[in-house]
Amino acid sequence: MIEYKRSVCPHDCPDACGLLVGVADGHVLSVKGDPEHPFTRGAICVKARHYPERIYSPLRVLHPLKRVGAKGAGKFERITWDQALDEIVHQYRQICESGGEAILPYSYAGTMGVVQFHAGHPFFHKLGASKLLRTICSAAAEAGFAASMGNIPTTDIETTVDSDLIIIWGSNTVVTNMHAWPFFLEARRRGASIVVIDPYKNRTAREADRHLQLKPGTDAALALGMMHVIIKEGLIDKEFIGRHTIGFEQLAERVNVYPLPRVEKITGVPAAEIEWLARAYGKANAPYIRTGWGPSRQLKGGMAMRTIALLPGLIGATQKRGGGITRSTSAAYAFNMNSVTREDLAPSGVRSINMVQLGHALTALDDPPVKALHVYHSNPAVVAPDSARVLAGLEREDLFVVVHEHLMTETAMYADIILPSTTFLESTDLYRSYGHYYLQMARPVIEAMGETRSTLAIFNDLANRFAFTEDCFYETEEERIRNLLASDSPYLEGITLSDLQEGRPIRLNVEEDIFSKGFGTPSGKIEFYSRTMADQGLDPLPNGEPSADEEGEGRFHLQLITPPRRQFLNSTFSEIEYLRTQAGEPVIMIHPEDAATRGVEEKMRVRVFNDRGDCHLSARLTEDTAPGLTIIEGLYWPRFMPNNRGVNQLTSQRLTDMGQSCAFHCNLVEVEPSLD
Ligand SMILES: Nc1nc2c(c(=O)[nH]1)N[C@H]1C(S)=C(S)[C@@H](COP(=O)(O)OP(=O)(O)OC[C@H]3O[C@@H](n4cnc5c(=O)[nH]c(N)nc54)[C@H](O)[C@@H]3O)O[C@H]1N2
Ligand SMILES: Nc1nc2c(c(=O)[nH]1)N[C@H]1C(S)=C(S)[C@@H](COP(=O)(O)OP(=O)(O)OC[C@H]3O[C@@H](n4cnc5c(=O)[nH]c(N)nc54)[C@H](O)[C@@H]3O)O[C@H]1N2
Ligand code: SF4
Ligand SMILES: [Mo]
Repeated sequence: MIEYKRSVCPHDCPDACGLLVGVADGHVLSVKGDPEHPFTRGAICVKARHYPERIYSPLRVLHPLKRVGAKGAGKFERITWDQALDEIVHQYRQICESGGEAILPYSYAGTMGVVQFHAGHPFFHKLGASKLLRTICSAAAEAGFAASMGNIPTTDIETTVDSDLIIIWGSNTVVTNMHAWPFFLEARRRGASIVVIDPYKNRTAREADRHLQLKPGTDAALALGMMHVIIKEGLIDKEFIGRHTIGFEQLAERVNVYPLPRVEKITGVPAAEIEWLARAYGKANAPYIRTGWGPSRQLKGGMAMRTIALLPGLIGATQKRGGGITRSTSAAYAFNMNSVTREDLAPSGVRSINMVQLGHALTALDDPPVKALHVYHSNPAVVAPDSARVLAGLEREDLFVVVHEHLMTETAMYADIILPSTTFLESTDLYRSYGHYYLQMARPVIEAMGETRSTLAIFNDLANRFAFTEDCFYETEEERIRNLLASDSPYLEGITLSDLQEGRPIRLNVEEDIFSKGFGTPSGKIEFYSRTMADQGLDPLPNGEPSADEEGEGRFHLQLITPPRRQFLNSTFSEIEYLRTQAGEPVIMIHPEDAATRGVEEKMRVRVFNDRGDCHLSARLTEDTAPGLTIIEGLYWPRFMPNNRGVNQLTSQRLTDMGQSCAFHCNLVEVEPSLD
């Protein structure tokens, strides 16, 4: 008898799908979508459908392990939990004698569950460890958007069925936010057009009505060009501007610097197309913008996002049902976060290390040098930029590395101690989404496999060994969830632990007119002019100077974009053979003209390189990309790449203009036929 149990997909994906997990005899047989979830409505992606292959993978780690071979060689022996935890405590005590800052926790969104995600925070704060700035994904987008509209919840994608113009700006929606797409299709059925703004013809662009193929890093110029037309042709909403924005006069002056011929030159988009889009946007009844993360993964990514986020302010799009803009919905999940992060336990003035610059942190002898790295919910050997530096750090004989994992990942291979971890199917958590407004709790659907433990259980065990006395180190998952709900946010009003324990998705108290409370900026208005930015020494007005990688003294001529692939989620699922086969061998998309000048032919093995490193892939010659631009979709584990080197060999640790994030899509490379 198969029993179907409710759960939630924990992965770092905006959709946070409702799941039904088929279980028989304590064994997971299948994972399918929950038709009762109002946003995801029974559909799930190919990745999650293969989840049983992940939990029963031959690479699954089921017992604590201790390294016995060389660093990275992947030789381990089984030890007990007591031995593993005692060893960690022994090492950390020794390091702490000369200061806890030499310990660096490194975690990200392997699970989006709010409890497990933050489970290590109180422990490391209490230890006096360095703080980690978790900037690898959305920090630039968030900072840029916040400068214009504030850090507030944005348009509910479910309302976009009433839009008559949908602009997908730097997102491969059908791949990375697939449950938004049916709402956009419904809008199209009712008459809307779908426009994609992206440097290459991704799957979403292929499905759209129109594709504006801009040069990467030129979004701010494109948006300013649109503003120029909208203002010049009087398509603005004067009343809205007067009541809900500040700085219009300065903006109107600034857009004069961006006449269409100049914008065409910067962006590569023909002036006529920019004019068409500006008019369509200015005249639509309820124009809507879905921003992806693409524009923000550029050196000037914060400014790009800030500028895009000003467009609705010119025409009052946020007031129109079906219109508006969605960046993220996460601000509505306004929990009592200090109850799980316990920032108050951190010593004052403790240093912070940016996760984008892990390679630097592990190899530079900053004071104090990092002596221990504690990794959980992340796979930095694959996902962090500048892999050569990251791996050089992980190879250090004097670095003590702890990794909590499900699987023997590339990072786990470098561990001194591996702690076997439960998956979301074996633990309890509360799941928010950054693409919709449904909160959901999930409980274990099977017993913990082998000797696996949840992240919270592991940190509680460690805290006990250190004899930490604060209550937070003795809480269960459910107690933490109860504390999270003790928030005075109107969005969470009336939602109780017992409602959540039923396991169904619960809608937050968000109004249909999400912007009715005003904007989250200091002025409460959309800020064409930002005093905050001026105070930070940044241009207070939108600025269309392009992002460009100028490294390499002109030796590297191709820009590289490394966006997600349908079959993987960041580096997760790369281990599943079925998905790897479906994904095919790792390829670099290159324009036929660029291939011809380099002697590269279709399916040829090529070496892609710059001063940081190289990797080998198969060439795919295609006009879906533009001359001068190459694309590598997906973070395959290096062991599944020719030559054992991954794409992040090529990316740099440089930080974005705002939010200190990573410019993953702003790197120059060269391509040559491989000699191997
Ligand atoms: N299947 C799948 N789904 C995923 C993920 C995954 O790995 N696989 N990852 C998840 C995570 S962690 C995140 S953060 C989201 C990411 O979701 P996305 O919004 O897809 O983010 P990106 O990968 O940054 O970029 C998407 C698009 O931006 C384009 N782009 C790059 N540079 C620029 C630019 O300068 N301007 C413009 N306009 N576009 C540009 C790229 O070509 C790409 O088509 O997806 C989540 N969903
Ligand atoms: N070149 C390039 N690099 C990128 C990106 C890109 O577009 N291009 N995208 C970037 C982005 S947007 C992001 S968000 C980061 C993501 O980077 P990461 O957050 O590192 O994401 P994953 O690669 O999914 O790795 C998560 C790991 O956590 C483990 N895990 C999952 N759940 C649990 C759990 O409950 N317990 C434990 N112990 N472990 C768990 C998984 O097994 C997996 O190995 O990558 C970034 N790197
Ligand atoms: S990865 Fe995204 S689309 Fe796939 S099941 Fe999880 S939340 Fe849904
Ligand atoms: Mo991300």
